[in-house]
Amino acid sequence: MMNILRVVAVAAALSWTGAAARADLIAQVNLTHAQETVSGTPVTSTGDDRPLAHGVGTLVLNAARTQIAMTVTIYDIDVTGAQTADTNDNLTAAHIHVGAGPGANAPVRWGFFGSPDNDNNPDDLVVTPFASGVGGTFTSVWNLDEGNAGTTLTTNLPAILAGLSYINFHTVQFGGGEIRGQINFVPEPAGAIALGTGAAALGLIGLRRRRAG
Ligand SMILES: [Ca+2]
Ligand SMILES: [Ca+2]
Ligand SMILES: [Ca+2]
Repeated sequence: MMNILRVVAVAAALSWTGAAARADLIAQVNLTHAQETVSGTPVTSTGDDRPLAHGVGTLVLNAARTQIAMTVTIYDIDVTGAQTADTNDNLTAAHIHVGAGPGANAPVRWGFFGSPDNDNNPDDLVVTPFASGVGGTFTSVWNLDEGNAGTTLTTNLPAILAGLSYINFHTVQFGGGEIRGQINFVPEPAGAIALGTGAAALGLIGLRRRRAG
């Protein structure tokens, strides 16, 4: 039991050291049609209404600032071209754009589906279409030396950390983007810190008991 508590104490101490140094940053992204600057509502090629697409994602910028790992799930966009019969909802491209806040457009700085393809050093993209229903999950990594138009993750980071980047998915109907989510990195959730505090308290109790014994 004491050995376990000592391990906890050491782990807590290491955790605090890490908290004081540079840590991972996380961005929870909500992708909506409303955030796009395009006009018009989603319709089929014959003009019938179709569902309002959306998406949710998590991006993690590592402590060394050498990569952004991404997982995004989108709903009601046809990621295979065969999930619905109509073509308007077919996915054509997906990118991270850098250089603009909400309501404004910026150039592609990391394309990971369709063109341009900047997820290439290495290519990490895994697309998992829904087994039933319309949409799917995209996972990938923006690596240090990847970037569009001669840029890299490093050269894009200042604008990304300033909240001036967004991820979007383009379709046949919306060549300019059907859904978009602004990317705002923040420190890892408070829950992780609370857990660290708890572990530290447990560790102190352990040390106190050890001294008493
Ligand atoms: Ca379709
Ligand atoms: Ca990559
Ligand atoms: Ca690729």
